[in-house]
Amino acid sequence: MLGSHGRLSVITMGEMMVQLNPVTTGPLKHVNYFEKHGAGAEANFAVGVSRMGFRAGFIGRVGGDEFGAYLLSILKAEGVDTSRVLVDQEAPTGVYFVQRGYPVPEKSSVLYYRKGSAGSRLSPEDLEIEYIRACQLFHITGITFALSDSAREAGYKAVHEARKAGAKVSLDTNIRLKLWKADRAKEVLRPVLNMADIVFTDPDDSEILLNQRDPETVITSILEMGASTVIVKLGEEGAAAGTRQQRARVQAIKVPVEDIIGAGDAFASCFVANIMRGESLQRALEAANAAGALVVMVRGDIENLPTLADLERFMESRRKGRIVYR
Ligand code: KDG
Repeated sequence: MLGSHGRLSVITMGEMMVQLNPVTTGPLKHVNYFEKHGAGAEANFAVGVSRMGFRAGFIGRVGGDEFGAYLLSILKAEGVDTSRVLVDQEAPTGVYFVQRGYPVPEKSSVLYYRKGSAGSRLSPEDLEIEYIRACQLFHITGITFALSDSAREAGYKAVHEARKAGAKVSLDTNIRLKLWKADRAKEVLRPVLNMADIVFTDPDDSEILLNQRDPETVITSILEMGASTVIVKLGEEGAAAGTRQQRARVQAIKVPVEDIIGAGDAFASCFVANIMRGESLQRALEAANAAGALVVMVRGDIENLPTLADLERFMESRRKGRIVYR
């Protein structure tokens, strides 16, 4: 079991952004009111593990603007170490809009305004090697590798250094086809896949990376590449996980869906936190699944990330049959 005290247990690196989420569903051209939230896959993950009781740090850049100050204030309030978040005076904080429930009910899509953003200017020079070397687990997603040449190089460097220092590397493949083409994602992410200990993916990403969709085949292939734990998120079908010794499976939890964005980060952060607490593969998968369900019930990626106590209450209510939808 990895410890949860002392120095930072978990470090993540990526682009934190402002999410503008409509109060109403429907096409963005007809939406009038938006809510502001802090989001971004790796930042969500840092907040997720922090709520679960682990010391987390986030590496990235925000703009020297009001939105940058807003994002920093969120991380600080959540107890995430921001000492390696650079405030870039030359570029704005990235922003994205969410379109909810249209044209497909309960689904969301995103519209990015992040080209040339502060976060995308992340570079290998931003990394303080000693900082990365001191963590027990380094988490990154495919998004960071898609942001820019310098962000990609920073990603490779961080993963190398974390591994060299004996930290576990956790990768969520998170291929965003609005940021790059499938072939390029495959070329850039395959080497990272070879270096990761814990890999989160889904059938769409695994098809791009491995030409495989079947969860059991994907788990076996990624384990053969050197990972110790592989998790395949299956959306409405739940999730599957595997190590060399065991397999685990969960069904999706039916809850009222407000916005599905951020569920994957809730899932990944909760899974990792539970593995770090020494929980079994099956228990970690069930907890992750529950955290994902909690996050889809509200707008925003961070707000419903559970503490251990709240997660337990949610799971207990389910066991007692108090949460039943459809
Ligand atoms: O996982 C949720 C993220 O996708 C969202 O917050 C925005 O980081 C983001 C991205 O680049 O899509």
